[in-house]
Amino acid sequence: MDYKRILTVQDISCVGQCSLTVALPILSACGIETAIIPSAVLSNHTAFSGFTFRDLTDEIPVIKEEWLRQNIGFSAIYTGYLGNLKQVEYVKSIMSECLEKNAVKIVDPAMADGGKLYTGFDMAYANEMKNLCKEADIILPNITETCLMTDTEYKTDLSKAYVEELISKIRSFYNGKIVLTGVGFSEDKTGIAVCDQNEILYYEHEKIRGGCHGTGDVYASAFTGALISGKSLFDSAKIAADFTYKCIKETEPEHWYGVRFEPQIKNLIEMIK
Ligand code: PXL
Repeated sequence: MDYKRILTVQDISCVGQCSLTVALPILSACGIETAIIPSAVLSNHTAFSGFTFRDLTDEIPVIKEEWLRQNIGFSAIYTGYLGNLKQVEYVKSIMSECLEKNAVKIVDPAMADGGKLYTGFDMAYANEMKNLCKEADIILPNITETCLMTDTEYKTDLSKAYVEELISKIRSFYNGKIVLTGVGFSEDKTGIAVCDQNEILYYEHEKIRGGCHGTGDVYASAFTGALISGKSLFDSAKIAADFTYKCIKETEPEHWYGVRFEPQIKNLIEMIK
């Protein structure tokens, strides 16, 4: 049977177009049954001037045990922003206990951007994320996250030699597929570097303006939706890049806190047909 049920584990930021409020609509639009574990509930994401945070770490093993009792399993897992080290450990146990044979494991090590860790994270968390990546089939780090996981100096002026160095450093701890995001070789370009085995394929497109919050979550969700819908690794990475580009184009600069992906959902559905 080709029916896929995916599990995504991320926080709910009630306002802010990131994590579950992005992943759930995008994966559903791709026609995929999506189960969730909310890892925390925040009033809004952490780039706002303040936020409330209700940690749900202790719920994760409780939910897992109930699923095991009922024999509920998943054909794919996609993880994004997780709140703390313990959650990363719990996600690893879900990967080993709740997934069907040959389930695809997609990890977006969402923890940093623009050369900096997000508020609340430290290097111990970055190291634990690196360990979670080791368990994955596909990882989707941006340049900052890659630098943190490989102890490399963060640069904004990218060259192919630098990107190849980053990918070869990832290869020292991880053998799966890599979709490196935010890879552009001139000021007005951004894109992706996709590495299945050794070969690196690039896809560049126009960069609309400097960083839009939540872009990584829109990208990872669209990528996952396309991949689980049966597209190849490179096509999924390209569809997600085109979709994210269109979404950012929809987003007025004043809408600083997120990406307006909603008006573009119909185009994503067309792209994955
Ligand atoms: O993946 C972005 C993200 C998700 N969730 C929360 C965040 C952020 C980025 O800052 O704060 C709570």
